Amino acid sequence: MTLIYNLAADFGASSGRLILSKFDGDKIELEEIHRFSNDPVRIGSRFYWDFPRLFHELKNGLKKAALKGIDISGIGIDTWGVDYGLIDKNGDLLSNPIHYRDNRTDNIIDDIEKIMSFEEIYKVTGIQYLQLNTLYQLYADLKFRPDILEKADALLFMPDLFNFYLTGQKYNEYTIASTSQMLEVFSKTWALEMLEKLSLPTKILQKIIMPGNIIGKLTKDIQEETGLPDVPVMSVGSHDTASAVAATPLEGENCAYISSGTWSLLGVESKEPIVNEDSLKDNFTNEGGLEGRIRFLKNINGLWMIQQLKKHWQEHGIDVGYGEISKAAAAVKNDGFIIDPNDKSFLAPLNMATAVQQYCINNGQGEPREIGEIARAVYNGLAREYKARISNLEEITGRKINVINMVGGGIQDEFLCQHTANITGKTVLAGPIEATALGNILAQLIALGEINDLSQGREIVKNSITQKKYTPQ
Ligand code: ADP
Ligand code: LRH
Repeated sequence: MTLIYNLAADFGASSGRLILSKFDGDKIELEEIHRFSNDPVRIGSRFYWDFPRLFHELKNGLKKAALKGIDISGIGIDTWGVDYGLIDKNGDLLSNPIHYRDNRTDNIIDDIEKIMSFEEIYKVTGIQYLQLNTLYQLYADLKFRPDILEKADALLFMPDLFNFYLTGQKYNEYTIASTSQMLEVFSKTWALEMLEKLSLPTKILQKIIMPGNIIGKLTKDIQEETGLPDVPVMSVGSHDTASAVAATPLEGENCAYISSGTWSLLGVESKEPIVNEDSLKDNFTNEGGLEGRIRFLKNINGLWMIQQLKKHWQEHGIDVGYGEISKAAAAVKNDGFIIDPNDKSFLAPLNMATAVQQYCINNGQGEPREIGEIARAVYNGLAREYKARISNLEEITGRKINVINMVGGGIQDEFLCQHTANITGKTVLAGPIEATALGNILAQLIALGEINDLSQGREIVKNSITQKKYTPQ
């Protein structure tokens, strides 16, 4: 068979990367051709995406791909969920997109509750409460910068925004739109009635495009600048977690997944949305996946805490890497420190080490002082949270979970994988690391007719990687 080459651009919080894939009909090989840091910037009191810089890096990656001189069949873009850019009728970006860790949504739920209860919103959207959801961000725009919203002609989620400036085509891709809390969960269409009730503009919403279609071809300008020909940009699971779950080799209903990176996304795949009193009580979400599958999951604040600890220590002259932090945490004598990862104080603290120490002191545990102790408090908190949420999942779905498939960059942390197995008492199957890029590529290969469907895609993932098994000890 002829070899098929595709490009996946994945904008994660720990880094952005462009990955070139080679498909030979049986397996997919990945080659990372460009990696760059993704640094949001605080200006005044606002916390922004550095969109121009990231678009620059995207083009740098495309230039590197062009230099390879191979025939590229498609490009797919994914980013984290919920964030968006607003553009005017000329296609100009009205402001640098604001990052979801910005504090403008801090009390927005109270404003919204006066008009519609969370329960009502949940029944329509099936989406968990997180103050960072697009719905709350957009409401904050209405409250704090209505002038920008008035000028807006289109709301484009971050992958849509990259796609627009690559192709000139405006769409809202379904999986990323599903994170907004603005879609009706069952019909997969905009929740217009709810949005109108909240006085949010609906004319800025675009046509929804499902993963697995062609968005458009690279514009002439982009072709000239990058040296690539008129390659199609494809709609993929443009929410990074949708792509990660797509490439998770789940073996049936008794498997749960943890997509482990900046966040831990823990859940199961479901054919239908699950929206009932229990899912509401436990704040589980119904996000969209490939082939109309539902990602029934929960967001758990994840390795963001370890990223921020590493940054803090490095800024203070202690040059520790992820591997060393993980080993130090595994080796501590006092392993009793534990935090609640979902505590508000860990969402965007100025100093993560102090936030962890303060939490432990406030909760009568004393003060973790060494690197290993502080990190261990985080790992213990994560593993305890995984155990509790798996048990919620079992109750809500009636499934018995035997295996946890862990995927994403976080599985390079062997202590985290083993600790997860030990504390949950479940077998952990770790792999793939680059699940998001693989899922992005799978959607493209399905669209190109090279792979029949997601089940075949997951078989191909299994052929392409080695999974590591962690048994509870
Ligand atoms: P995202 O897509 O959210 O940017 P990734 O899936 O790339 O995140 O995962 C990044 C995380 O993986 C880091 O925050 C770090 O905790 C973990 N990690 C990466 N490399 C290693 C390593 N060598 N050892 C242990 N952990 C690692
Ligand atoms: C993970 C992720 C997660 C979202 C969060 C904002 O990268 O996309 O699924 O909820 O970022």
